[in-house]
Amino acid sequence: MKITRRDFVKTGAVLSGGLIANQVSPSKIFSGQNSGSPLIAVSTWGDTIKSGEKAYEYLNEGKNSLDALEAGIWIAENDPDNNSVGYGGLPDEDGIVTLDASVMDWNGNAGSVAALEGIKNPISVAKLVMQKTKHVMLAGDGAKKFALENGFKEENLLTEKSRKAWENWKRKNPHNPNRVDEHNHDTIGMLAIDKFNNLSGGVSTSGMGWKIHGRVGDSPVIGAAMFVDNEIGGAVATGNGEFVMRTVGSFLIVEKMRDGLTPQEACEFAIKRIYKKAKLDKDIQIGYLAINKKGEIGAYSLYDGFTYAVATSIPGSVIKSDFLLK
Ligand code: SD4
Repeated sequence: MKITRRDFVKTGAVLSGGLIANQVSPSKIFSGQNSGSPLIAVSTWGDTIKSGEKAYEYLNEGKNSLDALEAGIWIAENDPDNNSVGYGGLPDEDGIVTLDASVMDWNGNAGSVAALEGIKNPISVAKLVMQKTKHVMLAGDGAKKFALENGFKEENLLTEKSRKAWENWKRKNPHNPNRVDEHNHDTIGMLAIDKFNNLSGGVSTSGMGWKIHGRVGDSPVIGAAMFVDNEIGGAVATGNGEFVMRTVGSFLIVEKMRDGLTPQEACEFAIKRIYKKAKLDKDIQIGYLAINKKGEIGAYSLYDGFTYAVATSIPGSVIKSDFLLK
């Protein structure tokens, strides 16, 4: 089914599951709006639409895709009501909020931070790791030291709401600390294309709620939750990071697009790979979102319920992904 302009204008509404995203081609739908690049930001989970719209605003002002997605992701990171990202994220089993994030630009440069504490905008620290160091990933205390040395300020990221949720969990699970919250799903993964036709990707998350202190998820692992190749396209992941890491999902999707698959076909391939290889516990959700250089989008998840946001020249849309286990 082709997504029409009318569908796109339904700002904020979750569209019906019948809309299959592989046929979305904003470059064609909105042809003539710019120099031929499909100015676009797509992001995991529908409620990140405000992030997408902010990123689009930047793209429309002529800023590059990396700066655009950083600005967009800030909105999710700063939102105390988003309990999977930045400030307000659910803590680990010790009640500490630890954050993972990564970025990758059109030149194949990458930066990430893992298990970062006390810094509200890990996406910007990841960007700085990429731009200022010879490394790709900084973790834990070292990542925090680097952030503080570079002007970030330390803040308490545990909101009252998240602290109460943690206390409640602890009361209910006093002897089984290794019970993570598999349903803590609002991680933002964003892909953006700018007027220079350059693609960047970024992910930011507080990871699974109640994880073991020190656990690092897929989000800062380049190729797992995010991968970009400016010749081909990019992919981002959300959901249970352990399964995404074991199959290096985003890299797999980009490589399948390189082989000629559409973004939709590539996302389906990667989800089916997980299903085939992994011993999945019931209810484990994983979703992939991909875009190619033409601005064609693909999305697919294991279970029902995965949504994503698309921000282009007209007000953004929230679209429901197709899924495997019907
Ligand atoms: C993680 N992938 O840390 C993240 C969590 C997530 O939507 O994406 N939730 O495993």
